[in-house]
Amino acid sequence: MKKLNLLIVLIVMAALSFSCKNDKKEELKKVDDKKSTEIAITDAEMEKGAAIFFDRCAGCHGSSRKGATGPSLLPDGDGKSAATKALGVAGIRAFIENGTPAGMPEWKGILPEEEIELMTRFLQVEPPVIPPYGINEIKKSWKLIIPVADRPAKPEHTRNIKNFFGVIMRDAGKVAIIDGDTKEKLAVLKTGFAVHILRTSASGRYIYSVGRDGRITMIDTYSKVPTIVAEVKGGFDARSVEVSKYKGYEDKYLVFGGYSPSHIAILDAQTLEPLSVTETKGNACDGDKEFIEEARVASIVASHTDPVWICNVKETGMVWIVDYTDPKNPGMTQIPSARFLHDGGFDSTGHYFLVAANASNKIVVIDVPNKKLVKIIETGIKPHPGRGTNIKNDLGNLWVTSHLGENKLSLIKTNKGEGQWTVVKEIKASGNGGGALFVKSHPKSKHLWVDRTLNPDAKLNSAVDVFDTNTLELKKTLQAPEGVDGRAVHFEYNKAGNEVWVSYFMGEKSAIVIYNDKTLEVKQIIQGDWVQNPTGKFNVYNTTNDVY
Ligand code: DHE
Repeated sequence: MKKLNLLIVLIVMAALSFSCKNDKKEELKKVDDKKSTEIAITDAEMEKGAAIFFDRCAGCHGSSRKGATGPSLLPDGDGKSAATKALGVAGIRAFIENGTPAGMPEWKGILPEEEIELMTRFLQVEPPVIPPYGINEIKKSWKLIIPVADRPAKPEHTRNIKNFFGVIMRDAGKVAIIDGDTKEKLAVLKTGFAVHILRTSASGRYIYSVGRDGRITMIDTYSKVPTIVAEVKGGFDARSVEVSKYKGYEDKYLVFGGYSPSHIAILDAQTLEPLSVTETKGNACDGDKEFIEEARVASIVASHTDPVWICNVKETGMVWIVDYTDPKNPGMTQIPSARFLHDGGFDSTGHYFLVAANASNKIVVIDVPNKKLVKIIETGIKPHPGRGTNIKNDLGNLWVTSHLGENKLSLIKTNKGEGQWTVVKEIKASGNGGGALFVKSHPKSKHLWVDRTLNPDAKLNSAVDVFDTNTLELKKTLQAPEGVDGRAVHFEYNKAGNEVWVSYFMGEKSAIVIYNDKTLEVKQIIQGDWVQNPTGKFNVYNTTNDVY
């Protein structure tokens, strides 16, 4: 599987011309480290190193290796982080193999030895130059596969589209569409490399995916079998996409958030024709207002109360409220908040948006209609909520985040009254350590689910914890069922709010396990050769209406 991944990455990288053209002039690139040891790297190794870096490292160290949540990795340093040439082969190897207490994972045992060895050299030479990619390049990549006029005017089937699930098969570069009523697989569609998230159009008709290769794929659920109707590449690297949801703008526009290049692209949501691109580089929100070139767009949500998207620019810590009423000249309001904005979601009213500034250990609260910062709340080490989840009990209406860096769930009161916008309760999952990525509940449920995907203990990362939302006591730890292995990740409820779907990936026996939310018994296990490392799952109704 790892080899397959690498192959896919290499193909993608070749297509991106991600390699440094200047380097190609020489067959061998020679670099001297401080100890004057000569290091040689071939063009082929540069390409392979770039592919490994893009797949494994760019998420934290930035596509241009200039640093992001992780430090920069430049041969001569950048004044803040060590020069990789000074670290030398042994120093770089020590970091790769052992990780760091700051959160870098240990790659020994995950990356094969020859890849570790290659990275110790690759990281000592100048990074490959990232070619420009703006609206013209996006336009060139645009493929309208089925024009609007040739699509069905109404569904060609009688299935309940609102209970369809889009499920990401990350390593296969595919998205499966599953009928949530019958649990039948309706289609497994080739999308992009390592699809990250899915979003549904405001009508629920279309499902859009975005991959780490920046490709957006548009799937029509009205056709007899769900079908890809358009594709476009919004950038080289991305994590998010969202649609216009405000009344009168349903299914009209789509926004793409670029990690590389760092930009916001607006597209026609019916065809994926690009309409405008706005770069997000700019001054950081705090301190000396450092100018940041690689200011990546992390989470994006669409307001239901206004014609705006909330786009979170990670490195600058600026929350951009993007008014899409004139999509070729979008209105942009930037709200300074806290650095390293990552993932977040709405409170139960949809009026406030809460986002993790993960490496700052904070949650930022934004009043969306009034385009204002409400509060910055210290929670714990590396909050990671996904979109978070909303529960209600005697303490009030609570929005919940898990943490990557410690074993803690923070419950923030969102309704008016004493304690609003403070952590009114903290609870612990089972065992020790962090590693939680996602939490989930449902307005009709009395359960709060949490995973521990990145905890190093296999017993914890393969299990999920379920809490009672009233007592906040841990009710049950659910181990991977017989015949299923790997790490448990991400939850999604069905439309009725009585089933929870959990993915198992990174093991030998991938699966989607469906639990009865009331009894916490396994209801069904979806497996098969098409179920390959499933990650995110998105129910059409819940995603369209932000039910979480
Ligand atoms: Fe994610 C959401 C970025 C690693 C699975 N991930 C997000 C979002 C961002 C993000 C910005 C919010 C999107 C939104 O709501 O608009 N994720 C990143 C990274 O930069 C990071 C740390 C490293 C990387 O290189 O990608 C990363 N993410 C992972 C994983 O390792 C996961 C578990 C599997 C994978 O795809 O590689 C993973 N991320 C997810 C999922 C969501 C997500 C399933 C959607 C959660 C939701 O319910 O909305």
